[in-house]
Amino acid sequence: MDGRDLVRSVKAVGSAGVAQGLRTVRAAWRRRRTDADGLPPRGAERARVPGPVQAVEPGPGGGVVRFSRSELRITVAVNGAVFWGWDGAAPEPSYALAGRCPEPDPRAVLEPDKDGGWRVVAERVTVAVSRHGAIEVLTPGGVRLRRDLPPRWWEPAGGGSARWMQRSEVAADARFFGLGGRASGPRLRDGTYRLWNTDPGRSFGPGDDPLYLTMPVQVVVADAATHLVFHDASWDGTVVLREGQEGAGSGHDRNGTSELRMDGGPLRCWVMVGTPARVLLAWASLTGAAALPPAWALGHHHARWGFGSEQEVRRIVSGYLERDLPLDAVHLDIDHYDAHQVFTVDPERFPKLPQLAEDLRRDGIRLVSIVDPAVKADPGNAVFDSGTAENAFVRDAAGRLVRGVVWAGESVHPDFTDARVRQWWGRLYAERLAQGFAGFWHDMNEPTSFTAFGESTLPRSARHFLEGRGGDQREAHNVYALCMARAGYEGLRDLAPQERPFVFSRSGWAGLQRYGGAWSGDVATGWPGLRASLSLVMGLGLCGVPYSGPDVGGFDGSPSPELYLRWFQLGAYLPLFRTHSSLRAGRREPWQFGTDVLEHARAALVERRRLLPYFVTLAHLARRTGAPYVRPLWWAAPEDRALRDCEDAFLLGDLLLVAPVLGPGTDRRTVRLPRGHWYDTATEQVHEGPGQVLVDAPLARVPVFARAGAVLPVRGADGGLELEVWAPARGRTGGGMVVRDAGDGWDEPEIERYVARWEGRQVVVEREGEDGLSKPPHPVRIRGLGTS
Ligand code: NBV
Repeated sequence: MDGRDLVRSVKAVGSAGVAQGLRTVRAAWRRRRTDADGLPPRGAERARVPGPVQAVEPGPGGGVVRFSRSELRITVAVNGAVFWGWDGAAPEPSYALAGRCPEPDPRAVLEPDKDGGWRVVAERVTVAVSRHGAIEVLTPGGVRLRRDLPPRWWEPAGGGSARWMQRSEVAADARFFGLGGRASGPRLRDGTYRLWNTDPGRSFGPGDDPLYLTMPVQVVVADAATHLVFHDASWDGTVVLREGQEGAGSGHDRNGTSELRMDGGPLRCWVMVGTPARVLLAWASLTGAAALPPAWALGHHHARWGFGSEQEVRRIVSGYLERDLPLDAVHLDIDHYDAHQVFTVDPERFPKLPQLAEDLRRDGIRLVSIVDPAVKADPGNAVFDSGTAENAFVRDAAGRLVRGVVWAGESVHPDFTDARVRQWWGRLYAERLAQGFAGFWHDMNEPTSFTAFGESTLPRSARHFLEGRGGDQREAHNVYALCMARAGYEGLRDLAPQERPFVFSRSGWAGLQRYGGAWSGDVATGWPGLRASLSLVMGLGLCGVPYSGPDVGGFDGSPSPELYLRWFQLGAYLPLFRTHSSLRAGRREPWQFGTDVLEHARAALVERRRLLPYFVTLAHLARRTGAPYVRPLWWAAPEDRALRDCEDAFLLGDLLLVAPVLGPGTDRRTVRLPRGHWYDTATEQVHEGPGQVLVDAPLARVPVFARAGAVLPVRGADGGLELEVWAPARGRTGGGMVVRDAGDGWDEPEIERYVARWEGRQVVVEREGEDGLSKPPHPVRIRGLGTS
């Protein structure tokens, strides 16, 4: 937080602002002092490289290669993922892995390679280790995907965790994606990206980095194959990326490079190779299946910081109902807490919250609560008292509570890296459930603690339990929100075992999807913010977090009617579709922007509701396969280089392609189509990809294309399931899958598979079953017949 942000935050807390301002100044000094006392000075360092190879020891799935100054363990796991760790680093313990490390693949063997090196040959990948410790990842055909130079460590002479650096080369044609939620992607161009979850302290745009949710996951797409590399270390780090360049006939190719520097932690990584779908499947099998949102969470959400009272919430909800606008959830922000303290309710402004929740539920609308981790350090505050009794809060090296400053004033933070503390915290959600809340929105969990200058988070020396290993904020910081999500998710599973928990979080790390989704945080209102919000959703999806979305309309200020509408239209096709804004920002109800916007926003809402069965299907597919709902255009054609550079459109599942409008004054736009036949869903005109088309994008809608042959599950006018079928190209067949939720609990869903084919001049749709093909049990509507 800089001076300007401080002034803003001071204003935000109103009359108590001056006192809060002083607190943040004190907090900044305290933070410095704590670190000066609690962290050993770095002092002199010794540099180290692995040195020459000396011996090898084959083992299951690979083995250990010993160098004169380090040793390298390589294992290929049964899911095809490759692990390697230097200095004896093993896959466990890890915050990213879901449960135990997968078994080694017994068929992968370590064998001598040329020039005194060694290699592990597995079914889908070969890993070659040079005699000085460079590691190459090759396709089964022998094409090099990645070359990691021998790493370099800097060890403090007085002991302690070593800093390290890993430089890697990728193909000249490769493109980088991922690294968590980045505002300037999804394609990560040349630049420095920091790995340190950060609340920027103000609304962000494409130039801001890092943001709330970073992770050391890179997805690299090249002609030869796609690969995902994950460095399993949670310390502060930076990645410097430089895309390669092809020599274009005469000159030489220049490789792409990635240079990762970390302030500590193990040097170990996982690599997965294959098609994008295969890579994400392997990543999900390693880090865990995505939590399945309840169906209502795939509808429309309306939030606002500063509803201020129950009456105002009812007024907004009536606004939706009277205008017959679909609404599925309302989110209450910190202004409904009593004096900003989490797990309390302001008794004056929200006197009958359970009643409100019940009334809304009757109209099919759920209440979602914000949950901040900070607890006001005030004896008499029940959450503080019970946390104190549990010894739940983060302490410094001298054993004193680490006091930060958040909304409620001087506050302490639970140490979520301790299972005991997670359990205590999880039980606190009972109060929220009793108030009638059905979902949970985790905020301020980078963790953010205001300071007047320097970083707005806890001191680096703050101690953490780290599951018994012990350590400090330098290691715990990036996994703090992940552990908070786990606490909330597991607590809710215990408290309401019959329902699937709905949790989404601002911050997180690799594996967050096991507990819930994410949202983009305080995206700045403006066209660049709109673009950034799509970048975040795509980047997170490629890192294994499939459910996320932005604040529609942007967090601050007042969007123009056009910007609001375009954001709304984009949001309608993203997994989390939520309007939200700041206390000081203009309103975001669809009827605030004139009658035209209202009608077009209505169309977007109605279309979202119509597509609900498809979203439910995509949620189940994300859980089962790791494939995100929102996918880059290159998903099924990574070899198409033009698609790799295309960032203004996306695939929604396999069947739809959405081309949002991301700039002002547009009523037509170009869209790059992957190979295949695509129908413009508004005109039913068919276009053939690969290639670029120019289509209408009037204010009333954004261009959406359906793949020829698509069997799309939609909600019919009577609320029942219908199949919308887009005629296959002549001579071709099509199909689709429908996964039907059995309520919002844990019952296994029903999976239906359909095929579509031409029979003479007709398109026939049939259901595939164990006993062969049968007539679909749902109404079928064929589209695109006139133009195919
Ligand atoms: O709780 C208030 C806001 C919330 O509305 C927003 O969505 C979060 O990203 N919160 C941040 C804290 C303060 C932001 C200035």
